Amino acid sequence: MATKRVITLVAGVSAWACNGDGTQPAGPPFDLLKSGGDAQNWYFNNPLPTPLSVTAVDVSGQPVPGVVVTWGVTFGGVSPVQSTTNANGVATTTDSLGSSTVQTVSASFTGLSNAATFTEIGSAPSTAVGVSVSNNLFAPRDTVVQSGVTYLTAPGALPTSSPTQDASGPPFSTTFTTVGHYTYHCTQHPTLMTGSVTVVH
Ligand SMILES: [Cu+2]
Repeated sequence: MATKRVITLVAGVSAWACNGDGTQPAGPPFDLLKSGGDAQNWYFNNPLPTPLSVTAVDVSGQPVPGVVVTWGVTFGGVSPVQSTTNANGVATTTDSLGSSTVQTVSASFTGLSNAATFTEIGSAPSTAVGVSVSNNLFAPRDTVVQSGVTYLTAPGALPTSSPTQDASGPPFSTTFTTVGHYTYHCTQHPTLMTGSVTVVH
């Protein structure tokens, strides 16, 4: 009989805790859950490709809008330093890595006891990248290179920044000076034989 009473009590608590269907307003913020951008590998002194985001939830797990989240870093920087959770309870920031290998970013709000912590890994970008052609594919297909560094491709590549190469020509080299993402393709296989260069600081 005692066992049966305990089960009834647990079921009651569970029904109360599942009050996350949006029909009831959320209670005060209770916790921050990481919802994007953790554990990225990127390059020193560059913004991470994926923004960091957290979801503020109340004690029943329902998202809480309007919570001011403060972001803290040990290396590099975040922009903005504070952001407010939206209608879905989500706040974001962009983290730029410093020059340390392991970097952490914390997210918290006033009254939160345990901040959410993101861990990101930084490394130095390649200072030279070469691409070869094998079986009608560029290898490697996608590359990352530091700006101001020479980038060399095999014959047939057609970088969008300098469309002067054909398949019979000599290897093509260029120096990217502007940070960004560049794609190129083979003039004979323009849809299947493609490559990209991501240029970082
Ligand atoms: Cu080709």
